[in-house]
Amino acid sequence: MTLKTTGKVLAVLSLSTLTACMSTSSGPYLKSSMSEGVGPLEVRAPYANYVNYYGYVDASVKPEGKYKGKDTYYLYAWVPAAVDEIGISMQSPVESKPTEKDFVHNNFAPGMEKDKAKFFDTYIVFDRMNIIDSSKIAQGGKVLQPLGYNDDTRELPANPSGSYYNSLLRQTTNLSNPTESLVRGVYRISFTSFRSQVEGSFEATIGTNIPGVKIAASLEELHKLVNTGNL
Ligand SMILES: [Ca+2]
Repeated sequence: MTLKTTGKVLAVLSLSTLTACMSTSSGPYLKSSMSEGVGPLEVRAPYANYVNYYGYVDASVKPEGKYKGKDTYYLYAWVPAAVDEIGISMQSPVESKPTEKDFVHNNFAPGMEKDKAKFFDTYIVFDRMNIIDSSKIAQGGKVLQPLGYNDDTRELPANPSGSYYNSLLRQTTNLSNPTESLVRGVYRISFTSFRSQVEGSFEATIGTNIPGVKIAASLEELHKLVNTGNL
């Protein structure tokens, strides 16, 4: 009887330890291509660092380009050192409130999160630009290589209509191919939608294993963030 009870207590203890471990390893939806844990507990490992950008697109935000004929908007990221991998996700509408360390567009206001009426089906494209000198960000540049794109992922929550239309991609460096190596420099995230108009709140997240990545909606803003520390 005593032994049985002890057994039960142990089972409950190990279950709660397991639950604790699993909740610790959740965190951001965007995970790296590396895995942690063993066997059935194996899960994708998080990145060491995350940066978030909160924005809201309405008629006052003009598209900056076209991607396959669709109006497209840009975000720019400064990556201050070579990285092994970059993960990018975008979801709409925004789920949570921005914190102090997040980058927030002027159009984004508290209360826009979880808006069931205004959101869009995200599609992201990730390009490397030819800007590697941080002092020359404001001078502009051009896209050097397209690195990847994604339309839909099941790794992010479904949108309010229940569809898994949010986007996530992971790009790993290839040191033997200079065009695919993730060097220090400026990268561009283009976003558009192929199933709807781009209207509503969005949250873009970049995960890397280095600190100091910054995101802005223009190269001028990125220049200020990187070179003066504020906008
Ligand atoms: Ca999508």
